[in-house]
Amino acid sequence: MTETTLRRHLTQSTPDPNLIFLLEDIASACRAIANLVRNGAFEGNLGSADVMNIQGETQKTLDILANDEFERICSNSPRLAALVSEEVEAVTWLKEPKAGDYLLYFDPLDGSSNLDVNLSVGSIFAIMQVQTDGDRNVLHEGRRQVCAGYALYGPSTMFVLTDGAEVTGFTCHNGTGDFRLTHPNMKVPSETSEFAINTSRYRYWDTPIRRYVDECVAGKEGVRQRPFNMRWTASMVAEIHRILTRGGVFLYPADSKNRSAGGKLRLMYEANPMAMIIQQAGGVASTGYGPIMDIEPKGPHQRVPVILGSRAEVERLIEYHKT
Ligand code: AHM
Ligand code: MG
Repeated sequence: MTETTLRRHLTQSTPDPNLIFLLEDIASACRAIANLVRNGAFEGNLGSADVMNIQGETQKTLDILANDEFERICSNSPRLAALVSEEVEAVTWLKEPKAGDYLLYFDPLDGSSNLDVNLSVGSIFAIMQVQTDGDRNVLHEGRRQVCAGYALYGPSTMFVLTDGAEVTGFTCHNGTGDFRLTHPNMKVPSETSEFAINTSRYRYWDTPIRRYVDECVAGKEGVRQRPFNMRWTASMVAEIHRILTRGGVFLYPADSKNRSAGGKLRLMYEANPMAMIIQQAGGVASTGYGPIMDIEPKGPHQRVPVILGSRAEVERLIEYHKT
């Protein structure tokens, strides 16, 4: 059987060679980050770098190294105009923007609190395009994403990508280092009995979120009349990958503790790309009050409430937000 590598897939599915170069560069950065993560303990890279990022969070050494890999490898892409990274406050301009150039938004290492305990982490990215020569605005709504994806550094390293048509999953072969097509046309099952939320924040939640979780927890004896399961990995990438594989709903809502910041997760390089992936796979992505990808960003590091996953559950949550 002929293996379909990421390169072969991109050659067949992506008309613009410059977008292929960029996606291959992103995949190379993710492969390099997978090695950094795997060898972190040998190289003294686990633990904190004792530096605050612009989110006011203490950066891990690997957060910084992962950001360096994205910058080092992707900066060579001929039509990449700018980088927007979770770890860098300002937009990094690589060239004078021309119509058709690409803008890359990324979280180089998502879920980095999992590093010290050897659990899954990932990288997330989104790509948009400059529409007119000289336009230095990078604050576009998620509908304008041309591609989005993530790498999952778990028991195996995976690269999952959507170009606005299908969602396709590749697994890194441990011998050759190739990303090989293993998960064609990924779909989120529409019905599910699994939810993911950090329940330690229960006391801060708004009524619609409490109602939804209370009803799930009530199981067979409650209004849902069936048992629900709960998972929380503290890595959005791992969470979304599970939902793409067996369904479920992921929630990081705004609550009374984080509302002044807008929520927890960042719009441009966490919520928007995951929203695009989930919607292309048949799921729904909402703040509870409207589609995530309709939000007009006010800043590159803006935070938003996030509810995404199986259609029936997210639609139920949207209904609960109307009352
Ligand atoms: P990070 O990008 O700083 O790692 O933060 C994002 C992560 C998500 O992966 C995850 O869903 C969430 O933060 C976990 O938050 P909590 O610490 O409340 O469990
Ligand atoms: Mg993150």
